[in-house]
Amino acid sequence: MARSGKSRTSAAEIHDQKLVRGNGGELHQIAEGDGDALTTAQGIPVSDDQNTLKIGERGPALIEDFHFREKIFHFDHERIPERVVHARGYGAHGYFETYESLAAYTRADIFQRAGEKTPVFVRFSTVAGSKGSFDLARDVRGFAVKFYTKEGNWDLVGNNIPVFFIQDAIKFPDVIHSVKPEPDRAFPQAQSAHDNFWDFISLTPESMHMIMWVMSDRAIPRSFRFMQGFGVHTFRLVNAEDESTFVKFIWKPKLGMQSVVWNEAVKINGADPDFHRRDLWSAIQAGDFPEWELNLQLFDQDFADSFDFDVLDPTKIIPEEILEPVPVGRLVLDRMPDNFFAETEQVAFMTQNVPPGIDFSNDPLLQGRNFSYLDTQLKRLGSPNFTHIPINAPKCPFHHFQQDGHMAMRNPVGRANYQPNSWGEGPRENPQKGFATFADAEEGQKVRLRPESFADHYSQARQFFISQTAPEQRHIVMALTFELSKCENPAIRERMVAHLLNIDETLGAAVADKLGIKRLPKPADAAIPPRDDLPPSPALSIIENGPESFSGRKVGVLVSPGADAALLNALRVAIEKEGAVMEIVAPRVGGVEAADGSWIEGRHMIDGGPSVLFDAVALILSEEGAESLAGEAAARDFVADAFAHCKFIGFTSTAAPLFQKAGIDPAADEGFVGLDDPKAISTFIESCRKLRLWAREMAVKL
Ligand code: HDE
Repeated sequence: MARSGKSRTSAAEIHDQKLVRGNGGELHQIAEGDGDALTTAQGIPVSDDQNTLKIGERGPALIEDFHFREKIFHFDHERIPERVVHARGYGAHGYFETYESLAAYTRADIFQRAGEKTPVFVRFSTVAGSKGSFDLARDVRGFAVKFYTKEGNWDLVGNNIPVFFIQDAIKFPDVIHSVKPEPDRAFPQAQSAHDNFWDFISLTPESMHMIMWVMSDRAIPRSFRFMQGFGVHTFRLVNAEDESTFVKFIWKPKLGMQSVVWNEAVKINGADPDFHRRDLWSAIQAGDFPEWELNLQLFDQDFADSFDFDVLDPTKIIPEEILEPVPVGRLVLDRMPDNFFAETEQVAFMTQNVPPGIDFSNDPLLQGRNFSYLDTQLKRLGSPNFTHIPINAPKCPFHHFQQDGHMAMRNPVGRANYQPNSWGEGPRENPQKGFATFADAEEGQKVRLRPESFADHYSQARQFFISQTAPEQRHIVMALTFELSKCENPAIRERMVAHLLNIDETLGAAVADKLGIKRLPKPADAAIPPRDDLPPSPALSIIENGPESFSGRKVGVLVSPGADAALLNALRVAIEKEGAVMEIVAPRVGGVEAADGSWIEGRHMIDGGPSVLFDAVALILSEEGAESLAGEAAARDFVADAFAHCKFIGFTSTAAPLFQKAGIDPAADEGFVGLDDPKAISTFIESCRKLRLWAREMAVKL
């Protein structure tokens, strides 16, 4: 209710009458119970938050206006430096539940008791793009987990890819500089498809295994919920008897893995740049809590000595077929942060955060990271007291003598701020319970040398490639072709093809052909000859390991006025029974009137709900509705894209005019499921469990 607001109404009257002044100076009544008195950060009540202090109504502003000065000052300082890598991310709270005691392997408190629940915060991210970039960049995804254990915070700062570009941390600035926007022109954003990146990569053979992964579908995941996660490095577990076991950490999503296709990714970035955020947010808000199982690959020195590659080399995996991962607990994400900045932006992950019972290996990348992460937190959060920020503080008791510094929230009380002291005050070190580094024997000369055992750069890249299904191999060829086509310098393209020939001849030849390279270069010189005897590892394929379920996925149903409401309802019931979600796309977001006179609410209007946002689609249209939609480009794209992206399409035969105008034949393949008979709904759901009809791909030539 607006009242004619004259500045003559006194502040006291405004307060007493529970009024609030709008931007134009007008007064509005506020609801009962609303509005504690607005104050400055110093707690001083504010009388007017709409007008700066001036001399006269039209006069100059006064510097004496401390409320204005404080408000603008604070606003001007709202940003902190974004992460130099992994700037764009999204986090959630949850818990980790231990299945069985792992006391035989580790004394880490988190693994001692079956059923123990430990609070966690997880942040997923892309690597290259800045904070405001889009979600579906072709990129590695960060998968960083902070466990608030009873013996301090353990951060498992991993990725969705189990290997890395480089073998030594000293090369990190180089690989990151090369992928970031080129420094003279400041583009491209969040993309590896440019000369600098491929220039660096083509000069860095150790990155070839990683390149296979980032050119595969792993780099364009459908959802954070459908990705694996990896600790990458070899770590150690240390038990109460000080015995060490090597370990690799692997997260496996309960809903199975799934990726999108590149043409789809490009369109999603336009239709919904926050696609991955929204997906996690919506799932958690709907109570569909995503879950992963933590798996361990445990091994001893004998295994390490007998393995084909060096377990300290972060460009190598240990195939699951050689060393079976053992599930040891589950991670459930069940709560979004209250505030993005306070939690997701300020969370500070550090590889060096390990509790007693978990320790490092000599992986040179891990050793370098252990230096970098502390350093970066000081830069970003601006104070050595970043552990005072609630998201970073341990949830177990902690006691130390660190004090003062910028923004100190907690200082030790009492007289003694050192130890040993004879005042009987303060904490003491504890040789029994405290973190003790595994006492591995080390000796050697101080050298800058890459071990010989890190020299094979191609064999596992080849193993990855031959472990992929035919569509997945095609995607790798297409991704490499796309990326290298964006390089202006032909020499870079040829250098890359020379490496690909060492990985797999058919791969190198296919990419060369698609790039129009007439004469194949000779294969790159390899430090040691690539092996071709490593068998395929089926665990490396996404498609081979499909979930056989449509749970957690989404169907977009295009409706028109006169649609069959009973069919729509039956479809919704079946989709929800599968654990999936149905969203209605209508000509207008307000919805449409069904044939039986009932009202169908829309969730998206057709331009705002393209089929790239869904895992499968259905068309429930009246004949006139289909005729009318056939005249709309957005509706034709809806169908044509769903077809091109190999999605399953349910339809009523009345949709024929739309198919026809979109140039699509619903008899083309078994990806189309007629829904005129509601009994066919179960066939549609069964098809959807396959997620995509890859057999169609050759026909649509994506
Ligand atoms: Fe990171 N990395 N990294 N990294 N990394 C950072 O720390 C670094 C590496 C990873 O959601 C930074 O807080 C070096 C591998 C994730 O907040 C920085 C090296 C893996 C995140 C840093 C690596 C990762 C980061 C930037 C080479 C997978 C985001 C901001 C030796 C196992 C965590 C920050 C979050 C973030 C350094 C390589 C994962 C600069 C020097 C390998 C998931 O400290």
